[in-house]
Amino acid sequence: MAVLDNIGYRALTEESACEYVKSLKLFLPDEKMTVEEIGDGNLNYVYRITSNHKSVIIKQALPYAKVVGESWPLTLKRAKLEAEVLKKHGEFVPHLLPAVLASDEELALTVMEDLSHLTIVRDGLIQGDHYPNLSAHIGEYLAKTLFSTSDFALHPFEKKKLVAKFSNPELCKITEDLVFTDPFFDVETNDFEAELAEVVQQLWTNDKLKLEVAKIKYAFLTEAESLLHGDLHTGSIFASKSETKVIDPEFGFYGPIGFDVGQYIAHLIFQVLVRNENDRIVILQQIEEVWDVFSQYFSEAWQNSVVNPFTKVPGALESFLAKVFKDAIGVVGCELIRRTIGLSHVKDLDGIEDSSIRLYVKKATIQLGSSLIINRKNIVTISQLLKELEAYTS
Ligand code: SR1
Ligand code: MG
Repeated sequence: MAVLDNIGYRALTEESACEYVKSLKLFLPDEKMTVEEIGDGNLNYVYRITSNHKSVIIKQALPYAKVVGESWPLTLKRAKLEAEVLKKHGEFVPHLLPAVLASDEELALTVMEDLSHLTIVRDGLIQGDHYPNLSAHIGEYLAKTLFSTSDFALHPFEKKKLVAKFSNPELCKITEDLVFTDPFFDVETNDFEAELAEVVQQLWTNDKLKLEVAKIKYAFLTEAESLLHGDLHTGSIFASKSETKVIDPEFGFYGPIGFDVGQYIAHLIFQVLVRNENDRIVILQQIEEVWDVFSQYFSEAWQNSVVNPFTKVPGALESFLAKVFKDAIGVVGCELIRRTIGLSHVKDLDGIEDSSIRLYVKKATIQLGSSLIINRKNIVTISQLLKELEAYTS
């Protein structure tokens, strides 16, 4: 049963999507327009509306998860929340986000700048494209959005107001279940090849691993550090060689900084594991770069912070960055595992046609994920992470 928490809600059709943007005066009344539904995500419909002089995107939430159907009801409030996260993050990095042209809470939709001249990074990486500025841009995006919405930048009243405003329990519950719980138990919605059953069984009976996952999940549940994107995988990023735009922050909420950092790194690691030796070098460099750029921008902002007197205490910055890094490594481990055996997969792995190679890589993601979760206290630099990856590449 769908959740209809907006009384005036109706799902758009291609025709009503055109009428809607005309009513916003984004197009002229008699302008000839074409429309196509281009959404390939798990949850929403995305319409691209084009005339011969402009184009826009309408993203509309459905009262259920598109990937599963009406049996998985999902709040429509997520559309407004996404528009609000785009606006808030846009205060700090407008050049790295799509412009929001309009949003409509009742219809649960956002009208945005069309980014069709860019490619979804996951698709581009799978076809071997290289985005030289990607990790520098994402490092900047992470540092500026996460620092600027934290207690290191905001008055405590303002920060707590934002924590309340960006409360997102329904979408957080999806992450709590799909990332941090279900893959570690024998749950019906898990999805993996029969040939992986033995490795998965070992995972489910590994109490040492489950204890560590419990700690990482608890941090996700309780640590309201910054306004996160909440779903920063390579399918949530558009790029070209020069430009980068982060989209889809509907899972945004106040959570631990390491979650966003770790998710991005995890999806680069999928590419490390599926590429041959020569082609993986650029991805390893991207992993190194995102952390370097993130910590550089974050450190600069920290030094200029006037809100929190403890930022001037020697060692405070290093200690906080070390915490973020450790949290991120734990998230990388959980994300590698959940995208391999959980409900929601990635094309990087499932698109490998040769089944023996696919299974080989999937065993590697499960084992690497487990090792990162268990050993995260000992992996304290990006070089140590890259060293750890070496053992899983052939
Ligand atoms: C039912 S939603 C499945 C996944 O898609 C989203 O992009 C999130 O990653 C979520 O976990
Ligand atoms: Mg998404």
